[in-house]
Amino acid sequence: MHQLNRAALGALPPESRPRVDPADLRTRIVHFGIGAFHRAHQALYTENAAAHSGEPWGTAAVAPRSASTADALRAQDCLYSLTERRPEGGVPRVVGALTGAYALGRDAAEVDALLIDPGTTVVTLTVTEKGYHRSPATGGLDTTDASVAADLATAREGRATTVIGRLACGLAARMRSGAAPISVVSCDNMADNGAVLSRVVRDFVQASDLPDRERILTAMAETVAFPATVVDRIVPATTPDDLRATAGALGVHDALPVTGEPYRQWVLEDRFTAPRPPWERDGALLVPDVAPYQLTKLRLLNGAHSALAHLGIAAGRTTVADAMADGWGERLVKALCAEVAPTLPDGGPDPARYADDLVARFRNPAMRHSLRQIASDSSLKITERWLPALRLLRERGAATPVLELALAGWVHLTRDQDIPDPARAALTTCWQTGPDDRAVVRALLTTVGAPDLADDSGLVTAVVRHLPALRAGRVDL
Ligand code: CS2
Repeated sequence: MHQLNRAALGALPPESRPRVDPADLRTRIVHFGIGAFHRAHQALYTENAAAHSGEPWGTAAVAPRSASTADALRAQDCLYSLTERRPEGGVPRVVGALTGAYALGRDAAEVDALLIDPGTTVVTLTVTEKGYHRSPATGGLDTTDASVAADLATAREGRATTVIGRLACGLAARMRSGAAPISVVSCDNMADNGAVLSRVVRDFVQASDLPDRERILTAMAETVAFPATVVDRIVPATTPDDLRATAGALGVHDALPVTGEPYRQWVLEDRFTAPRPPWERDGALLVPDVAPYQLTKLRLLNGAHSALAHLGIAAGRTTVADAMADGWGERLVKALCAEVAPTLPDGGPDPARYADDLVARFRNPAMRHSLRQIASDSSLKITERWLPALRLLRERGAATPVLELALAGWVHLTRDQDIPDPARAALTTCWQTGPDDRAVVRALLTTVGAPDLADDSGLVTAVVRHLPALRAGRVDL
């Protein structure tokens, strides 16, 4: 079977061809994080925006760690296919949005050149929570992190290996060479993600050995915008079955297909300092304040996902749809949304309707979204999804039974060494605190930057009370 590439496009069924001719596009966006989510979300909005407007917006995607995805993309002229998983089936369509694929370390010179190029006016990122290297105590850049410290010490030589280091050094070089305005857009699931990104980039410049750092920070304040955004689309990791099904439907081999639910949404804070694709032509919302949308999505969708993941794994389930098929799954989603809704600011979607939509999205039988994928990196996810709402509710004296159960699910799963987590070693150490579950729960909460919740003895008691049932594989809701 031939491989997907530009030469193969003409033979594809018309509904599977890109909406743009990739040869017409120019690189105007640099994206860090080449994973399935970007390919199923922002890349699609950009391709559609280019198709609607005739403007040649192309994206150069940068893989933060391994070069293999970048190389696999290059081998197929940066083309890949997306299949929308509808209960009645889905047809893969090739997306032509990408104009280049690079590996951060190996292709540093090319990435820097793109960041300096005045023709590049947008940078986007999907690097997950851990890509920001935040200190749990301050929320700013964790300068004690080994990879960050190494980048800081070599910033002058331009050898950064972290995304934040590379971005900060690239922006610094851009400021020195005329400071053409640019917007840098975090597309990761964090509250106030624009401010978070701005802070860690500025912290990097400030703590670096760059001799002109004060001048760079001043120029950045004038010309670099960090709009906040909310991205939404459920995109399970690609499986060998997806590869086979895509090849069967396209008649060519695509090494990097992605699948996603039909639903997608993108809400962006309307404060760009430089030209951007007209994403609103493809349904994106440009609003003055994304916070109501962001907190609704984080606390309801992502919060429910994490709760389903931890409790579902305890109950022996594999996917979100499996957990939803259990009696407690739907009850959990609705009860969590109802518990957390009073913490949401006005101006966002209606929480009850949002919860109903979530139930339908999570039940989609065409999706196989692994609970273990969602449970990965939870020490960083729950601090965005559960803990701020939990704090607010407990401060108000409100009952928090669903968040307590979810937290017990997390505590239970922190023993599982096979779930990836940047805090894995610290979490494991918490279990050596002793046979006393209360002490373990307190240590775990402290590790994720919540010593205040560790001191809440009512909360700790409630969490501990759920552990025996979870150990027996039962979710009591
Ligand atoms: C999920 C998200 O893996 C996870 O943690 O909760 O990736 C979720 O599917 C997306 O944010 C949906 O927009």
